[in-house]
Amino acid sequence: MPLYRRPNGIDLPFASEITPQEIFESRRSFIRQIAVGAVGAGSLLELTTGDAFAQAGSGQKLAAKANPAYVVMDQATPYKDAITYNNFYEFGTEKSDPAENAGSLKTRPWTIAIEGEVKKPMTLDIDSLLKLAPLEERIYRLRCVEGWSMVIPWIGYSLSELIKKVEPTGNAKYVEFTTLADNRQMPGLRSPVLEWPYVEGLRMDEAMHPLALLTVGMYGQVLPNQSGAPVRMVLPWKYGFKSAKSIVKIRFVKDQPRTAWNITAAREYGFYSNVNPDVDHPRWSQATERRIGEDGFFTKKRKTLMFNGYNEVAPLYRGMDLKKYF
Ligand SMILES: Nc1nc2c(c(=O)[nH]1)N[C@H]1C(S)=C(S)[C@@H](COP(=O)(O)O)O[C@H]1N2
Ligand SMILES: [Mo]
Repeated sequence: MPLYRRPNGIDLPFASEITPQEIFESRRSFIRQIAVGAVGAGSLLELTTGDAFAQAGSGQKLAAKANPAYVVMDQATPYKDAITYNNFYEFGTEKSDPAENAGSLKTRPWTIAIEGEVKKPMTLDIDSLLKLAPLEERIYRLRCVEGWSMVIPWIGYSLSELIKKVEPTGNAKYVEFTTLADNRQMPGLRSPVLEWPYVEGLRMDEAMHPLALLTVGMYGQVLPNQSGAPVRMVLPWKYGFKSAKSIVKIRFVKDQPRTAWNITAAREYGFYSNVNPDVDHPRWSQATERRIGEDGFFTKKRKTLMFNGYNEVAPLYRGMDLKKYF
């Protein structure tokens, strides 16, 4: 029972249209499905579903006005899929780990430091951040480098709104995002799978592009912990790992930042990481993708689109060899 069904992309709902009842219904059907699929799993089963919905359930409603400029034709991913199939390595490397383990993340109080090459550095608490610009609902595709994708109604505003407030200096050529790394809250940090904290970055013009969404909610609620609460980036034309979750610092810098996945495997994960069906990952093709929520044995894979279909970003990369700057 998907919460959002918009085959034509024209009927634009407001976030407030999602009622607690629908969330409740979705929870019930999810538990039913799990129960059918995992008879006998007993207490483990209870833990899993309980935790996943503890995050989601604690999420208060968040009002936002749908922005008709940012809508895709594709049907949105069912909410239950979006919050139980996640990459958030700070909580473990299995897709189900974030939903199971992110309950320990404390998202209030939370501050985000904006610093570096700016005239007005500032430290904002999450409430000030929420009020910095009008919240919009935007429905974006998000394509993971692993070959799956989702369509999610996010809530936030363009990162450019925040950037304008801090007034970057002429030396600000890149933006670096640092995310929380706290051993007490994040069991995944025990694993050396990545260098912690998880750091990501953008070139300044990419960061200023209106598509770059500073994100605080999804499906009409504040972000569930496993989805990157209380604040994350969403960069729909780039592979998902560029969209850093649970950000604590945004730093404006002169030189290209070192980024988590690039440090780990530079040959596989470039700094740009724009979605590009013509540039394969060294170990797999990037030509097609599996849409989470619609996968079944007979479901055909979807063709991956250049820039994930967001052609308006093409001018940012004019003249660049995208095979070299992958
Ligand atoms: N801090 C942090 N941010 C992260 C990750 C992570 O492991 N840690 N994983 C990334 C990857 S690989 C993807 S595909 C997206 C997944 O976002 P989602 O769970 O909302 O779909 O988050 C990205 N942001
Ligand atoms: Mo990803």
